[in-house]
Amino acid sequence: MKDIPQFAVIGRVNKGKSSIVSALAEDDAVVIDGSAGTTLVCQDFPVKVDGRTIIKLIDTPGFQQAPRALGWMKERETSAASRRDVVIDFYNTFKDTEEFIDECRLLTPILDGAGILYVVDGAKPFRRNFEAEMEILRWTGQPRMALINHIGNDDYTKTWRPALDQYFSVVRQFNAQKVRFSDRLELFQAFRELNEAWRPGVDEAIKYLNSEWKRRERESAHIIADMLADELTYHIEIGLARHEQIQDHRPGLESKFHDWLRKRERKSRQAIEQLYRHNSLESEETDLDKPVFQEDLFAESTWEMLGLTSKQLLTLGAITGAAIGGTLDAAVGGSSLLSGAIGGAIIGAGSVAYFSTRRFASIEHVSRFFKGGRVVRVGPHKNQNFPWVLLDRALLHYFTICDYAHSRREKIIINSHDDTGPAKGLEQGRRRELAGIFSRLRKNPDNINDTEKIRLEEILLEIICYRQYT
Ligand SMILES: Nc1nc2c(ncn2[C@@H]2O[C@H](COP(=O)(O)OP(=O)(O)OP(=O)(O)O)[C@@H](O)[C@H]2O)c(=O)[nH]1
Ligand SMILES: [Mg+2]
Repeated sequence: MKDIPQFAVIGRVNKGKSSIVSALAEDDAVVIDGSAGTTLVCQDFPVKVDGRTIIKLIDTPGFQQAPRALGWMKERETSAASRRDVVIDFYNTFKDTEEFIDECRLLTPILDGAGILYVVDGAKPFRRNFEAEMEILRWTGQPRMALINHIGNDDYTKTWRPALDQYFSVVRQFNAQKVRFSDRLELFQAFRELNEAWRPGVDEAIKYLNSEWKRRERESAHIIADMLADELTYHIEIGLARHEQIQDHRPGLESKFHDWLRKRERKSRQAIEQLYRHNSLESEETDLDKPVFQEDLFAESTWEMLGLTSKQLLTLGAITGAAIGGTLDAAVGGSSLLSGAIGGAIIGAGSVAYFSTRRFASIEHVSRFFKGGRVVRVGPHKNQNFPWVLLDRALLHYFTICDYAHSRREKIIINSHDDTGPAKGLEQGRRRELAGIFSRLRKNPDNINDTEKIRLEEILLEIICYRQYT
């Protein structure tokens, strides 16, 4: 353990120390709170990759009485060379007493060899009374870096900089609530500058982090591709006696179909959240719309927001040869499709295709007969926009989660009412290739083709890694 670089996160109470630990260690179990004095004892939080600790972070209680502590030390200091010993004296004198409890606790990991990450709140101006704690940290002689965090919108960085520069060899801006992978990596790179002896350990940690990130991206593409393939091919078979109509079972079937789609989507969401180590995330997202069968074709929905535009769908329909017009159901009929309030605004043959693409559910299909009845298949979901909406929802969720700082505790809202899903911005060739895969998967729901799924995974990986959309 001694070879693992260790950093104690130090600062005044309530300045975001625990938030920084939580974000860097990707640990959403770290206790963070708006009231001062939340962290009372030191606690280790390992940064782990594949079960192996690569860096150790130590959350500490905040300084409470730094000026008085420094006063005690100054009375005993004889020269710069004696300062670390004076801090050790201070620690030994008070560690088992009721005095300077927080100061002794936070000094424990530092005197044990940890590097110092000193956190200040850049949204409040620098004041002289911070000098005492910075001086104590300097006296310890440990390598140290300052992080300017902002708890609020004001920016007093200019007042902090000249002071911090005198006490810390590296000074960085750091937003504890907007920490992305690249920010973590940059910070770990800065750790290298603090102490020559830590370089090999930090370099190794950075190497592991990079490969872990790549692994997560690949795994995410796999999870999303699996989900898309399952959702696009899902179907139910139901046995109907000769006197029964599929309509008799409609409410039950609709719920079953919808529940399955929702659960499958939720399962992939959870897998992604776990992969990115969000274990207690509360999220809010508009539910996947209930598929409506047949005449409920014009049901209000979020579908027009996400996914592709009707024009893009039409283009793809022509390109992929998807029988859009052919999906018109006899029960509804072309004329009823074009009637109604919105019907009048639509012109030409394209309009039939447009409306038929809005249908959610597929139509019954007799798969076999048995004595006294028939087996009817419901699904797969035929709506042309369905795969694109699923894709958009999955990508919006993915991009939110992979960049979501573990220090944030509020419920996350994924906005699927927005019309800015990534699918519309995909390059046309890419869209066409995806449309082909979606269409082939749906045509063969009983036997998901592995080659299609692998290609889907590759495309998703490129979208995820390079955010290839406008
Ligand atoms: N807006 C914003 N709030 C933050 C940021 N960092 C911390 N906070 C909030 O500030 C409060 C204190 O954060 P903590 O991380 O618990 O601070 P601490 O320094 O560990 O506090 P103690 O353990 O009490 O000393 C919490 O309400 C955090 O949500 C930030 O970068 N931006
Ligand atoms: Mg804390």
